[in-house]
Amino acid sequence: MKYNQDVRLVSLRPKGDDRGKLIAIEENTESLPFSVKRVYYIYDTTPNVVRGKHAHRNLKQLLICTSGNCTIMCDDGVQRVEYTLNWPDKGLLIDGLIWREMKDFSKGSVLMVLASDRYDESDYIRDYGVFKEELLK
Ligand code: T46
Repeated sequence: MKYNQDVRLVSLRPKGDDRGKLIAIEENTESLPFSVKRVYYIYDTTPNVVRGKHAHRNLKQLLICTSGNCTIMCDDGVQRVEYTLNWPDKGLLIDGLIWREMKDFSKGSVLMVLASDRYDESDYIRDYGVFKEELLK
């Protein structure tokens, strides 16, 4: 296939002491295997909304629910797997041509995303039929 396709849960190691916890994420490491060009976060989400519903051709992303919880459904064209992000030390790496939907956002949740590229609408596939066609290339 022309594109990468990989989804992986990663554990982020907190540095804890009696003051609380701190997580540091460095680029080009096992938990973040790319250089970060953009950070965005999703918050104040409308109840019961489903976001995403698209795939990316080349973008790599690390998703972390830094507060609250949400569910990420990932579809590689063969199977759909749901991942619950419910703690800041858990990340979901999504690389390439994966259809994704984000849902079940808890009240007050914040989904932070570290991305390998700047925003580029031409990298998006927002039509499921086109996504299936791209998988065959
Ligand atoms: C993804 C999931 C996890 C920008 O102007 N710059 C940006 O960096 C982003 C991400 C979005 N936008 C604009 C484009 C739309 O007008 O913000 C609006 C909402 O974006 P979108 O509908 O694509 O948001 P989601 O939550 O459906 O998807 C986002 C990311 O776009 C996507 O890359 O993988 O989160």
